[in-house]
Amino acid sequence: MVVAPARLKPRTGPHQIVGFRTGNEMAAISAKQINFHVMGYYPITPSTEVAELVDEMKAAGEHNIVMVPADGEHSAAGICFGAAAGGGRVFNATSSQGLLYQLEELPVQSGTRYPMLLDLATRTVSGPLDIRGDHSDVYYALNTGWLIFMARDPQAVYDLNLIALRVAERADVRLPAIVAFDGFFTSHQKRRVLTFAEDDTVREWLGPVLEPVKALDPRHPVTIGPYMNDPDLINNKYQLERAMDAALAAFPDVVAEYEALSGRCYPPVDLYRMDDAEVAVFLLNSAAQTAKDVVDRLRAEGVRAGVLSPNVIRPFPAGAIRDALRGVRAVLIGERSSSYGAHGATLTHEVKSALKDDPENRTLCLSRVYGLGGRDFYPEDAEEFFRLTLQAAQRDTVDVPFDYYGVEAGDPEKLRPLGGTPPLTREEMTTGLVKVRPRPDGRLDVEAPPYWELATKPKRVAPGHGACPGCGIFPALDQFLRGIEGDVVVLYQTGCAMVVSTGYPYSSHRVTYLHNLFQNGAAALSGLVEVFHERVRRGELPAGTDITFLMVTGDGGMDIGMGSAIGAALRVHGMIMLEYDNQGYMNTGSQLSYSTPLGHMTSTSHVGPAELGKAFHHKDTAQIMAATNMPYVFTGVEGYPDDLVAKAAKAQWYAQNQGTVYGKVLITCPLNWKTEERVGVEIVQAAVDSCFFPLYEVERGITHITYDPEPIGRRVPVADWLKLMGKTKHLCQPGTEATLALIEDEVQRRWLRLKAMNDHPLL
Ligand SMILES: Cc1ncc(C[n+]2csc(CCOP(=O)(O)OP(=O)(O)O)c2C)c(N)n1
Ligand code: SF4
Ligand SMILES: [Mg+2]
Repeated sequence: MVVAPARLKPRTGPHQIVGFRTGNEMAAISAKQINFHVMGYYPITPSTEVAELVDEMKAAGEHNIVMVPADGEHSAAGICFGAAAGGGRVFNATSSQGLLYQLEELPVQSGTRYPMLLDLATRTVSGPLDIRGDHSDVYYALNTGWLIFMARDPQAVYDLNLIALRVAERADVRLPAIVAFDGFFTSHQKRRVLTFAEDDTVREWLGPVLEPVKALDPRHPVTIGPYMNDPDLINNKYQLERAMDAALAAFPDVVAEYEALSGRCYPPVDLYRMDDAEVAVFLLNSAAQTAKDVVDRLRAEGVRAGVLSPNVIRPFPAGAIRDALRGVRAVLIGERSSSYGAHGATLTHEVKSALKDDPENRTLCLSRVYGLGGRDFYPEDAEEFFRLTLQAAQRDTVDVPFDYYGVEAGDPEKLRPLGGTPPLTREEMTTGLVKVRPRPDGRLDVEAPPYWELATKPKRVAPGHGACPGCGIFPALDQFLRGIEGDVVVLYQTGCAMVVSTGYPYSSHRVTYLHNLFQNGAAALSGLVEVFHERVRRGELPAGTDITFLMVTGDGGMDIGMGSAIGAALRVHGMIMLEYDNQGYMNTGSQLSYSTPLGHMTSTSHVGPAELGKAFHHKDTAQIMAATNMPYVFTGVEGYPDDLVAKAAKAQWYAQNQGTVYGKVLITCPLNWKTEERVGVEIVQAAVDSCFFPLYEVERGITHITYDPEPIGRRVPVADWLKLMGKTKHLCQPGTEATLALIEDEVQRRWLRLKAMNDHPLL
């Protein structure tokens, strides 16, 4: 390629250092240099690393950003709004579902005119779930009133973060800004980059934070976000529209200032060899870089080709695009998103409408949706795009104005059942080995054979899933399912258990399996339960059909999905919710969850001079769920199979006869607990014997401890458990006594309370 996307060598100006970094790293470095007041965040691939790196730098004492791990993106965006309303400089990073889950908050932020910065590592929107990169998420933000900048490489992520904030905070703009870069292509690929050597250079460039109408001045009380009907609301939106205009007008000046400072220039539209271009492609972000290489090749063959790629899409630089296409005979607008049924994705229509405003313009437009789900875009693909434009230019007509590019005919082979393990029969699964009987005192008696006898029952999850060696999820799940008779339908919330057991076209599940969004499994399963009973009642399903409905969730799923789970319990749907607690968000790379205990090290609760692991105590999910007054709540671990089987049998009976059941099962995660695979059972045993994770049940409101280590002399200090894991070893070192004491006190406080509840049926 002849011309670099942005000049990397500053001629003058402050000292810059050369690095080799990813887009996520550049996002984190810019955040650290800006020294935001607050970062409210929630992890989601591929943007998670941004918060992880900012937290790592925090632990090392490199900045003062207050890191607030939210319970979901909706809350993360709420945290950001509140912090911005307090006059803070605020940062967030997300992707895909994370953006959609907070979408509702975005117009609130822009409608109240509080600037902030949101970095978006773009990713395909579910469903089906796909973690790779396209632009379907950022397209949802187009109508939210946020400024949207497009960063095509890691350098642009850094630069546009600084530019975006300057534009966003201008007194005549005051709008929040998204900087969007391609998930994985940019978020994870390293490039040669420059960053300012001194943080002060960045802070001086931004200047002091804009003093907005803020919520922290009691002498000047203000009402933020009043109820507003017509005729005022339209005025509010009109002002927002004017702010967009102001941002577009200010952009060239801000960019010119930044060029003087850094040597790198970001005009509203990046034009590559467009001066005399006859054919062109319009592409966003990394794909545009690929197309530039192809332009050089075509130019060598005498084809006057060019690429245009906007650095900003909100406000949409219609004028610059119109000017750039003035002499172009055909342009192909390629988009990594669709607007189903609209005969072209959104920017296709915006480009077309920009051209329509020029009566002289004769450019032919082709629109192609490409690269969905992270499908790669190679030089050959750019070549094909140019071939289509050349064909249109030669014929002076467009044969197929809109189409998908890169769609393949399905493989008929895949339509045939793949074989593997056959479906389970009801007879196989109805063994009569486990019996449940109600007792006169209202509790249940369970009669079960020794655990080894239950081994004759086929497994409901087939071998061959992709869990890490030593992972406790499936052994624990298998033990639990052995206590359940008959047919089971499972719903998995997003998490390791889901990710490692399905991958189109394969599945490890021998029973019917359903996946819904990370946070909404309980709601979906309650719908399924209700339609099941109604269809049986209407005679649409055979009388006597019986199914046990089981939701499997991680501990993280019970942070973001807590509302949905509590809702299902309060509505008393007959189903079991089973949480496997591995004390963190493990499939996204071990970030803290609210079930992560105090002081534990995760990738968002680092250990360093300025931070000692997670800053607050673990969530007592079982007690929260018990407070819904559901008929049965229990805890369990893999190391006590008889206990877990008995609890499973009770869970099934209560789900079928009385309502919702909740179970929390502690399982080992050797990968992220940093332990050897073979010591998993020893660790959960120590968690139980230290009374960190007591085994108990709350049956129709009455608490019973089902295993008490104290009378049998097995109680061990909490440190005996913590020293077994790499993630907590630091808590057993000199200098961390205070944190260890806090953990011990909290464990003891909760244990004594549980014992009191065990001893007093009215508690
Ligand atoms: C709205 C939304 N936010 C974030 C994510 C990303 N995400 C998927 S699974 C997961 C963590 C799951 O943690 P947990 O439930 O504890 O299961 P584990 O991975 O530990 O098995 C996260 C953060 C998502 N899919 N959707
Ligand atoms: S990361 Fe942990 S929980 Fe996930 S599959 Fe691996 S061991 Fe199991
Ligand atoms: Mg987890």
